[in-house]
Amino acid sequence: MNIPDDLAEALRNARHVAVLTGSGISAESGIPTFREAQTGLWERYDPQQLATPEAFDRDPELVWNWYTWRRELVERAEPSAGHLALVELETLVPDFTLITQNVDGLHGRAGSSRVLELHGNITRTKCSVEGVLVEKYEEDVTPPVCANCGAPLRPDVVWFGEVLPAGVMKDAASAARSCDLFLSVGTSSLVYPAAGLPYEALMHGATVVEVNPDETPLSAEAHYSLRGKAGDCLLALITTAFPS
Ligand code: BV8
Repeated sequence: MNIPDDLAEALRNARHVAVLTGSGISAESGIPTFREAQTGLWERYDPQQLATPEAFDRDPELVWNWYTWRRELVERAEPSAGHLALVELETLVPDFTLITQNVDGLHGRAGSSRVLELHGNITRTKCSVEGVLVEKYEEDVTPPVCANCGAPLRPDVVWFGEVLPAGVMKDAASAARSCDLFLSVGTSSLVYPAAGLPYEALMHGATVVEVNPDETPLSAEAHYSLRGKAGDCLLALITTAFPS
């Protein structure tokens, strides 16, 4: 992977680096990306249709079982080279903000100290009515119910049509506006408001870099597009910018 000299210099001189990751960075951990065909039992379902309050209201058992399957995938997965490269990058730049659309918690497990989880975290469960997190629950019924009010429990993730956690999105937007280099890694750049963050960075004069084997709507606007896997590209970028 050839890293342009001026990109390496921009990273070396960056005061504040912001990174937005999508499911592509977890693909190398063996977790299917959000839009690629699902496997087995789930291949006939469209994630975009399942990750909605309407689907949960219509068939809470199906949606709960889908998240149980995904949670088990996540529990068996290990952070990828891309996750670990971002842990290293955080130590090499003065100010670093990691923003993720992923709900798999792998950045935290890799060792990233502060992760802005825009869409929640699949390993957390909450009451679907009270919104309170629930650590322990009986799985005698599917989905389990809240011991306090009897409502079905649900994963603590943001579904389509639901608003993002206000504080997290505010911090992410502020980082996009104040960073001088923005990396968009492993995302199809389709889902808003997350997908709007690199454009915020562009509007505020940051250098924007896309890391993705494929083109996305961001490609035409980004200053650089590294066409490859997150692990390979991030490692090449860091070792070129910060030769040990
Ligand atoms: C909102 C959590 C305000 C759940 C997710 C109509 C009604 C309501 C809302 C809307 C509407 N029309 C539009 C909207 C807004 C909507 C939206 O943006 N829709 C899109 C599809 C048009 N957004 C919302 O609803 C958001 N809320 O706007 O609230 C509101 C409220 C009411 C009414 C209006 C507005 C909430 C969005 C959050 C949804 N939840 N996840 C769960 O996971 O189950 S989003 C889900 O898709 C993922 O979490 C991820 O964040 C997101 C994007 O997926 P990606 O991560 O990009 O993954 P994808 O598979 O798409 O791409 C992977 C990429 O990786 C590919 O490009 C591939 O090439 C690349 N890749 C593959 N391998 C590698 C790699 N890259 C690097 N290395 C590799 N090895």
